[in-house]
Amino acid sequence: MSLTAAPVRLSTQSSDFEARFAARLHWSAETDSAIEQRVADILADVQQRGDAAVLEYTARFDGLNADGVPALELTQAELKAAFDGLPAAQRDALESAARRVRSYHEAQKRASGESWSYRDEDGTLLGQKVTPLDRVGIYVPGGKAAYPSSVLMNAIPAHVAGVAEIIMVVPTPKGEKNPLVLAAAYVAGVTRAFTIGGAQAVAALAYGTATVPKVDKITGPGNAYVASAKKRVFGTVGIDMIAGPSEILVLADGSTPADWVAMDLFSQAEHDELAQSILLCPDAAYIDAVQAAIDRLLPTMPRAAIIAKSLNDRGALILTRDMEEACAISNRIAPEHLEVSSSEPHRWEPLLKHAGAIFLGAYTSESLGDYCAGPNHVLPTSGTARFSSPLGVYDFQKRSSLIEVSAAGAQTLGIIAAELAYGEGLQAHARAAELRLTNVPPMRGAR
Ligand code: HSO
Ligand code: ZN
Repeated sequence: MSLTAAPVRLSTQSSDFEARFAARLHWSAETDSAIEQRVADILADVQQRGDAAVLEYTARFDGLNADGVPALELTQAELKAAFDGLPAAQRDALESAARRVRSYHEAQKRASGESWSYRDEDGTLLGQKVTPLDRVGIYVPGGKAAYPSSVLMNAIPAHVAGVAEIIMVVPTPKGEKNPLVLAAAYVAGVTRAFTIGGAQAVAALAYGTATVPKVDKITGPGNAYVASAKKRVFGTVGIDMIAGPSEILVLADGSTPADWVAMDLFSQAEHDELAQSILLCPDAAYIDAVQAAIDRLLPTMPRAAIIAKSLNDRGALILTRDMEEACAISNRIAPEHLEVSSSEPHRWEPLLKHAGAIFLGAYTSESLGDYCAGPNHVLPTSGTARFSSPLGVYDFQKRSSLIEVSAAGAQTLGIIAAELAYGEGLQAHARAAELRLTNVPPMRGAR
């Protein structure tokens, strides 16, 4: 059976554009109540019974009988052995990628992750102290979606932030370990790693068990069970975000070879049947050329079935009036990945506001960003780039305000604070401020 992939063709000039565009974007993030209930039960069970519950679920869901459950913890020696056992080219690629991701996040920390303070006119010191989280948990999916690159993208910013303990969990269905994932953990400086997954692993990290230490924050992608568990433990621990299926939006002026753009659309479609790939372009002939490239290249792709389903169900090739209109539509979509495949990307970049990551120019394939350009590949999806940011060093830090009021400052601030405190009916607040005034006013608290 020959597969075809025909993303829907839309034109902003046609009268039904808005309706058809909305239908294509429509994304139901509804939660499945059966999953919700099972996850709630697993969380409660792990909270109560700790390791015993984690072992039972691991045996049941990862296809291991209770006796066959391997030691839960992977040793550092095992991680290193996995790295040493890789072909040299893979070792080099992992290390080069890690080096670039580290440099990028170090720059991010210098730019926005350091403590700061100033003194006001009264000599009062005001500032913010930035400290790393003590211990974080990184969820790494097993099986099909086991991405060593995601281990780097989660662990390296944590490391750069100064997190002392990075705890990785990764399910090993049927006991099968992914050597590249273990090697990435070694390269990224993971402190401890456990072969557990699913809601039970999220619970172990959130509540702690005799074996698995309790963490302060859990990051990393996962299936519906993991996403539901992360949402439920939020508040007990921090979480990063709930990532949906991958998305790519290519804004093209027609100057990039059509094959390059077609392959970039494939690159996110191949992740998942629910992934979304969209082309926005003011040149109808170029859109035809991209469709022709899709037709020619699809049969050469090992994951053609996934790509075809994703493009047919969720993909779109949209003809716009001009590049300005294409930019405006891109802002409405707020895609995870936005490629500006144009000969003048810097002309359009100022018009683009909402996107997880913006890739400028024909050479900047989104896939380079997934692995090794340097920026993080954990990005907001499903339009959440309107209000959230890529995973970064800042996700592994927190801030404390710093205040040191000078004697002079106590006079200026004391009068303001006391006034407002009396207004709120809070006498102790007012008098704590007034006690520090040198010219103590008549006891207003007594009036
Ligand atoms: N594009 C994915 C990340 C990834 N790609 C991992 C390849 N490996 C995030 O949307
Ligand atoms: Zn990808």
